Amino acid sequence: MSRLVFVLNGPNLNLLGKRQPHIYGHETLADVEAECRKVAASHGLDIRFHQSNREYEIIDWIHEARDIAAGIVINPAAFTHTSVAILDALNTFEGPVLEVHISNVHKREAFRHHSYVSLRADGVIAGCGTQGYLLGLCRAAALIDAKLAAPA
Ligand code: DHK
Repeated sequence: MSRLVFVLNGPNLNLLGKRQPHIYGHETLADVEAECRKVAASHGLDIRFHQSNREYEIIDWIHEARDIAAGIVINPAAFTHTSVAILDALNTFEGPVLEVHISNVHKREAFRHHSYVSLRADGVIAGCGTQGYLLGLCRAAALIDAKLAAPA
């Protein structure tokens, strides 16, 4: 079984570091990717790291993950609260799915309190800043390891 994890990022996260830093922090997405690569390597995971402002591209990456990846860490950003299509795509994926939000969405506007993706996610991390991605990767590694160790 592969030890590849897709780390997927939704709309506006390309502006991380510049966009509302009081909410999302000063780190850029490139900084997050570099940290993810270090943590993934320490768990023996490979990662593919992607960001898109287009819903269909995220869906296409989830479809690609079905064939080659053992897990998905996803920050769907605003699509969290709107996208049945991303939920449907995640429901076709068999490995662990970890949902990450940089901010604590539950402390924010009511429309951010509902997540379609949570109906599929095996775990949800919110409000831990960009460290949430690293926590998501650690959890993905543990779930992948448990699956590999389970008797067939
Ligand atoms: C990022 C966004 O862009 C928002 O639309 C979500 C999420 C929250 C985050 O905290 O990472 O509501």
